[in-house]
Amino acid sequence: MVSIVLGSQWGDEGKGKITDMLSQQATLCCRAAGGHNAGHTIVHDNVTYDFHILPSGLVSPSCINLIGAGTVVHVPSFFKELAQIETKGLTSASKRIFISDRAHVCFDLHSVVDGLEEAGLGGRKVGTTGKGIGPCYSDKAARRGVRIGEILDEVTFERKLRTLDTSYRARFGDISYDVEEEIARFKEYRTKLQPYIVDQLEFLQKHKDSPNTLVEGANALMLDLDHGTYPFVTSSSTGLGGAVQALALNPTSIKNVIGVLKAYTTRVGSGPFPSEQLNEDGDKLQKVGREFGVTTGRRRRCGWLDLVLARYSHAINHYTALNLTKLDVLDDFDEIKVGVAYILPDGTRTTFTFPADPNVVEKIQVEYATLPGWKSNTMGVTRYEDLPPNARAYIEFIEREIGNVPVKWIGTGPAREHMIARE
Ligand code: 2SA
Ligand code: GDP
Ligand code: MG
Repeated sequence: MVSIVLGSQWGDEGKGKITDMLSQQATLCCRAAGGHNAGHTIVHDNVTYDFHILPSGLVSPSCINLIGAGTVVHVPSFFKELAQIETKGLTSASKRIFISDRAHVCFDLHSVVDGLEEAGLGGRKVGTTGKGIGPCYSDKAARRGVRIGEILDEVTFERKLRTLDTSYRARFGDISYDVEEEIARFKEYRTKLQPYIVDQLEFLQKHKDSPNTLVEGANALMLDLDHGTYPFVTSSSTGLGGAVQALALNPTSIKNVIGVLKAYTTRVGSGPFPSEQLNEDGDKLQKVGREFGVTTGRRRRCGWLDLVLARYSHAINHYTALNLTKLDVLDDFDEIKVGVAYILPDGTRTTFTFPADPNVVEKIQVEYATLPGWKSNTMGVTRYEDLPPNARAYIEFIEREIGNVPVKWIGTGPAREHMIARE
């Protein structure tokens, strides 16, 4: 049985937290897309873990973890993160983590190029994390990328990396990057990395009787290369399709597709954001929700929950259940607004479609429903009946408006136990 956890908005909905919670019952937890641009914060037993390239299933001691084909791996970050979580007490982590030989290597070179490409965009910057994700996936698509398995073949590896360096120098001129330094670093990683590298198919076959496999989505649907707010997206397939493709999942084995939906909306980086609140409400959401990037520390842009976006996301990812997160962040609002429809620049009203053109999305007027706040503390509530009536009304309104998908879990705080599970 496979369960897939996916971000339904622009990321940072709290995928790490529910992945951690569900991985207690999972035998296998896999990352399918993205790299160390992602940031998943997990709070368990008063310890805060920040995961980037590692799957969040590592917090559960009996869960085996895979960084699947479809991801891009910055090897120094992999080792650094592993060392950090081991120091925090996850001492068996290095024995429970494996990487597909088909994942791509994200080099320091890619990060340098990321910066140069962003600089070249002037006022149309994507606002990337600067981790080299776009250039790495570009090299993959152009068939010149280096895969994790190739690290083990010193001659091929060095030839390919030098060729990448040469081609980027042909494009950008003198770049501040030393290819020989990066090559030298990999001499050490080569032996260190070997035990972690697997043939994914063989690995998954070996675990085929694994009763519960969990896939941890990284980034989110609105950052998906095809379905997101292109070009203000990341460079991977962050939705259901990306997970199926990267891990060669049998679609009939997928039991749960869990959409993680923040009770309001955030976005980090540039690009259109129809329900953004550049006012006191947005500032309050940012402050109370402590909305800062886990990877870059950037302040996240904030706005009200957007149900047009949520319906669009559901139509693409086919969620079987939702995890509404950070409900507690709304505790102190007199009124809460929810986007229910868009008025497009040509006057058309839509409740469902999300326009492809970012210039059109920029001009959308959002129609809001206003719901009364509950003005009481929900932090740490674990039973649905214990929520204030207005909080329940808010959740039931969301359920009704999105239609045909239940809100099965509700996050009421950052810790693993701060969660309501509804029957
Ligand atoms: P990139 O670096 O090429 O993937 O950037 C392209 C866009 O994707 C956005 N992006 C993210 N959005 C939300 N959260 C992400 N992870 C970190 C976090 C972000 C951080 O968990 O907080 O620390 O800033 C993430 N990663 C990529 C990015 O902002 C660009 O809009
Ligand atoms: P992810 O990228 O989707 O895994 O999300 P992030 O970890 O980047 O951002 C979510 C942030 O909200 C983290 O700091 C979590 O610890 C925190 N968080 C998750 N769920 C809740 C919740 O229900 N309430 C509160 N207050 N914080 C939460
Ligand atoms: Mg995040």
